[in-house]
Amino acid sequence: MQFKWLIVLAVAACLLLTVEAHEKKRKLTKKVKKIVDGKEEQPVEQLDIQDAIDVLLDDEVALKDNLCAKKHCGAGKECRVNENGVAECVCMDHCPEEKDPRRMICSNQNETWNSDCELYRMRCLCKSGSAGCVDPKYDHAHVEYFGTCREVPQCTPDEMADFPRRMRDWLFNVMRDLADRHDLSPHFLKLEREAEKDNSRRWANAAIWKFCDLDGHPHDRKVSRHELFPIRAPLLALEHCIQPFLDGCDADNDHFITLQEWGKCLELTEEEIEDKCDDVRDENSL
Ligand SMILES: [Ca+2]
Ligand SMILES: [Ca+2]
Repeated sequence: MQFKWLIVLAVAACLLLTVEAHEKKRKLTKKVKKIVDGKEEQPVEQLDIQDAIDVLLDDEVALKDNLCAKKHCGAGKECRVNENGVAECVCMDHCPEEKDPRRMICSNQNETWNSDCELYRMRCLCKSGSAGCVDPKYDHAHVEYFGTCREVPQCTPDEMADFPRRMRDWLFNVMRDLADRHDLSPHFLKLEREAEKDNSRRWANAAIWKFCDLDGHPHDRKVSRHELFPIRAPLLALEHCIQPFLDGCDADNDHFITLQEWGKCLELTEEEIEDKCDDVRDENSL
């Protein structure tokens, strides 16, 4: 009889232990599970790991963005971070689709392109020896002027004789227009105000402003053919004398236009032309 009770007690103890173990297991499972939106259950540990991965991925994207944010790529190129974690400029995969005909350009090879991006992308592909290069001649392609290619009429001697005056007027009008739109730096604005008050300073100040404006990269007190681009490209299709005029400005034919050469070809005297570009830069960098 005593033995029978012992067996009953042993079975009861076993049952108790089993229930306790089951309860422990249930509690443990509850601890590591989380109800999302009241429906789906996902282990807590899994969520934490995924969150950590997301944070790391976000950081990596931010780091790549940051690396590329500091990198300036030329026309037709874009920045990408390579497998070594170095930001580099590569040829663009695609240029934005251009439907606006005003974005069309004429190249120095007298070909019309949908946009300057398309032309510079092709130049990049050819320079890097990529399979996308359709003709090696595009190695040296650049924008000649904005708009579709057209027949540029010859500049007659009479038109050429009148061109410096037209150019001076045009430069002053552009400077005045920028002043009205508050798009001039304080120093350039001072030149513009002086020109408004004193007619004799009108042309010289406009010429000095444009020279300093063009002499940007590098700022070496001379304007290269490349630096002339912002004045040549928009005007070439409209003013057929601009190219011979600019060619004539480089009197000593060294491929650079100095301030003195610029003043002379705009028919200004040496006394009128004063180098004020450093003043402009000092004030702009304040
Ligand atoms: Ca320069
Ligand atoms: Ca020169």
